[in-house]
Amino acid sequence: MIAFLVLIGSVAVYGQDHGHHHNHSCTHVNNQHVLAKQVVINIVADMDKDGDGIVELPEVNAEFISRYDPDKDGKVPEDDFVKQWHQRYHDDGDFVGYLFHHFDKDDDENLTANDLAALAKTLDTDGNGQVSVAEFQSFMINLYVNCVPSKYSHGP
Ligand SMILES: [Ca+2]
Ligand SMILES: [Ca+2]
Ligand SMILES: [Ca+2]
Ligand SMILES: [Ca+2]
Repeated sequence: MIAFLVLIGSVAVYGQDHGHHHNHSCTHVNNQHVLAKQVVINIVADMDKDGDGIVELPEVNAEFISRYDPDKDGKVPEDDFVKQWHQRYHDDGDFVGYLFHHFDKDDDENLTANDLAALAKTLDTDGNGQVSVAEFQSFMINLYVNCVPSKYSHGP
């Protein structure tokens, strides 16, 4: 009986994730209790595919298209992003929505190659034209741990 009620509860929560209204919370919640630092390590491993310590734009573009853009139109809307990111890293949907708005640099509600190129510039803090794993990691840790407010987070 208790298991049945828990199941009903999780279906209700799952349903909310797929509505048109998304909540955003910068507090990291992971549904499998993976710690923020470990999630960031997993993300870095996915992005720096060849493991050379540099997160190259073509690597990130390839990862985005293969994992987040099933219809291959070059656009990743929030729903697709939240669903795939959650499946991959088990972060809670509200938190992934917060990430999405940090990544959507031009605010058109889709992640595209333009956003990734703009992000690469932001992340290259030493300005050497490359995003190192260290630069990438410190950006992600900032989002995951320091709860940088999203431009979309309103209210308390
Ligand atoms: Ca690389
Ligand atoms: Ca798409
Ligand atoms: Ca965009
Ligand atoms: Ca750099």
